[in-house]
Amino acid sequence: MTRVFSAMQPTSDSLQLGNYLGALVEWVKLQETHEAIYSVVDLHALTVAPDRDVLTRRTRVTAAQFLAAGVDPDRSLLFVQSHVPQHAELAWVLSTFTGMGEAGRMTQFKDKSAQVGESGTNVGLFTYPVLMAADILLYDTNVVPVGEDQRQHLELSRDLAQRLNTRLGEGTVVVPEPHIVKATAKIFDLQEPTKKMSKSFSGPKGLIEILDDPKKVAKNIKAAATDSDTVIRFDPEGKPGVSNLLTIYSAFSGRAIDQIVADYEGKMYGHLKVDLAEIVVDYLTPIRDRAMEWIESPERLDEVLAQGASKASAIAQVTLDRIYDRLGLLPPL
Ligand code: AQP
Repeated sequence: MTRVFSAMQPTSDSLQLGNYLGALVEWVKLQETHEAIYSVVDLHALTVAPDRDVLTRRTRVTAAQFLAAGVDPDRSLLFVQSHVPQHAELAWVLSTFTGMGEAGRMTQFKDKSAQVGESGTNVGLFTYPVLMAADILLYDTNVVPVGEDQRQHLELSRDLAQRLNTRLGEGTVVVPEPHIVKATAKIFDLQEPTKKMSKSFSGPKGLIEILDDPKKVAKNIKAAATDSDTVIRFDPEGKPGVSNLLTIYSAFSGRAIDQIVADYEGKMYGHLKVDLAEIVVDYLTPIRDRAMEWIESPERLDEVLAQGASKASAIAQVTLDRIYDRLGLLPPL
């Protein structure tokens, strides 16, 4: 059976709608047909220097949202990255295969380091995509469901996999394929609809958060930036705000964008926003309720994560042993 791996960082008290539509929805679907492994990548989150208690809380809250969205621990492995030390070990090896120039070309590093400024930028932010490649390659991953913003990092993972196979021999690692669903690959900030919606970088009014109060979700949708025109039409270049709302509407209602546009012919933006707010709130409410149940039972949650880590670690060690052997690292007695 082909294997799927994907992960998210615990960088916020709630996932945002882009995380859900761009990736998590696919995680849930793919576990039906693939061997699925999903992770809360807390080591990655260290790159933004979170407070101790905040990181611990967000790690559980992120896992709770995966489960609430439908990741089934009886089908999929779910674990916390720092519980499987092989991730950091393989990242070191991969860093010795990565050119400075190719790491420096990563646009997410450029964007994030520009946002935090030179004094806030750290080496971990720079080597982030190398750790991400380790996350993926450790599990002989065939398919990686992610949003558009991760495409370049995925390309680096593929390049590194091919490089390992060339230098250490075919079959050292599996070369992963991205799984990016075009329609929902990039959900935009509600206030700045030419920028992607982001846990850390969107302002409170630009976000739809999975765990947010329904009133705030509705308020943000109703206050979404549109344009001075009045026609409801899908035109991402010319009408990014309205097009983003139509994308979200289509994803949650299951109806084609053309049908939605036809239904709203002659109507105002306000009508579309009021209806969309209701659709999104109705959809998210049960997910939010289930996430709260997991958050209120941390022992149960930690047990799921412990079982996932133990199984993930066993798989990861086989890959790491193979790579260490082919590198010629002297095995311990
Ligand atoms: N706006 C988006 N539209 C579609 N997909 C998105 N993803 C993120 N934003 C959008 C996808 O969600 C997953 C989250 O991965 P991550 O937690 O490692 O961080 P990220 O990609 O950098 O996402 P954020 O929300 O912007 O987090 P922060 O603020 O921590 O950097 C990935 O599959 C991503 O593609």
